[in-house]
Amino acid sequence: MNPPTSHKAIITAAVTGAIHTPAMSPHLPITPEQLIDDIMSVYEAGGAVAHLHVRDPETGQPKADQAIFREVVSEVKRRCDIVICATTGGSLGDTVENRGKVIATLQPELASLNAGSMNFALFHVLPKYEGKWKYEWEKQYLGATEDFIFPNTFYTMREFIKLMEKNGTKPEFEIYDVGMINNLAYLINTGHIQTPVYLQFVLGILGGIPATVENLVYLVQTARQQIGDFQWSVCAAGRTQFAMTTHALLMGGHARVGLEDNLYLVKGVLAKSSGEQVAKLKRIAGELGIETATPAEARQILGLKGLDQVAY
Ligand code: KMH
Ligand code: ZN
Repeated sequence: MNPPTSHKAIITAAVTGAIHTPAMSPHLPITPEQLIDDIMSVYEAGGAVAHLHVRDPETGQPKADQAIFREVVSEVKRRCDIVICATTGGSLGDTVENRGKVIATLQPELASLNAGSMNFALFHVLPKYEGKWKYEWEKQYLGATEDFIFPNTFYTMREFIKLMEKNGTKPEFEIYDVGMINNLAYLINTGHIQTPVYLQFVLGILGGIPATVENLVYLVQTARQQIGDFQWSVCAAGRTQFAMTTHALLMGGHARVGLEDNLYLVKGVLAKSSGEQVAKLKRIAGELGIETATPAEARQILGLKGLDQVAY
C-alpha cells in the first residue's frame, strides 16, 4: 500500500450519534439549534460532510423525529453547502421501519447503511458515569446493550438499498467487522448494490473489530480483494479516533471525526464542538501534505446527486 500522491481527503463529522448521552459531555449537541451550530462549526473548520442523528430536545434521548431532521438540515442548507449524511442506524432499539423514514423525508444525498447485524455494546462504560447521570433514561439505555443486537439482516439491507435508490441517496456502508465486507460482496455480485461503493470502516466498537492499524490494513485489503475499487473512510471509537483517522489519511482514505465517536480533543480535555476535532484533523492532514476536500469536491469524489436534488 503506497502513500497517496494526489488524493483529496474528505473529512466527515458525526455530530451527535445515538450512543453518547448528555451526562458524558455538556458539549454534546441535543437541541436543533445546538445541532445546527455544531454542523456549522464543522463546515467552518473545513469539514465536507456532516453525519446526522437527532434527539428529543427535552431529554436528549436519541429519537428519529422527522420534523427535527427537517428543521436542522433546512437551516444548515440555508447557511452553507455541506453534504448531509443522514443516519439509518437510528437509536438503539429503534425499529427498522422508523430508521428508514428519513430517506423518504429528506431524500438526502448520502445516508448510512449498516452492513450487517452485530452486538453493539456500551454497557461497559456504565461504571465511569455512576452517580453522574443527568436523565433517568441514560443508564437504562446504555445498560440494555448487554442484551442488544443491532439488526441489519440481508432483507433489511436490501430494503434500505431499494429505498435509497428510489430517493437518489448514495449509501455509505458502515463496516464494523470483516464479515460485513463479505455481505456487501454478495449483494454486489447478485446485482443489489451499484458500484463504486463508499465504505465507512467503524473501528473499536465493543461487538466489532478492535481499532488497530493491522486491522485497518486488513479491512482495506480484504475489501480490495472482494469488491475491487471503492472510496473509503475510517472512524474510530473514543481515544483511538485521531490515531486511526490519521492512518486512514496516510493510506489514501477519507476520515470521520465528531462527537458521535469521541467526546475528547486530547486525553482529559472534552472537545467543545465537532468542529474542534475537524480543525485538529485538518491541521494534521496539512502537516502530512494532504489536502482536504470542499463539499463540492466531496460530491464529485463520491458521485452524489447534488444539493438541488434533496427534499429539504
Ligand atoms: N445507532 C447505532 C447503533 C449509523 O449512524 O448508521 C449505530 C449508528 C450507525 O449510529
Ligand atoms: Zn451514526
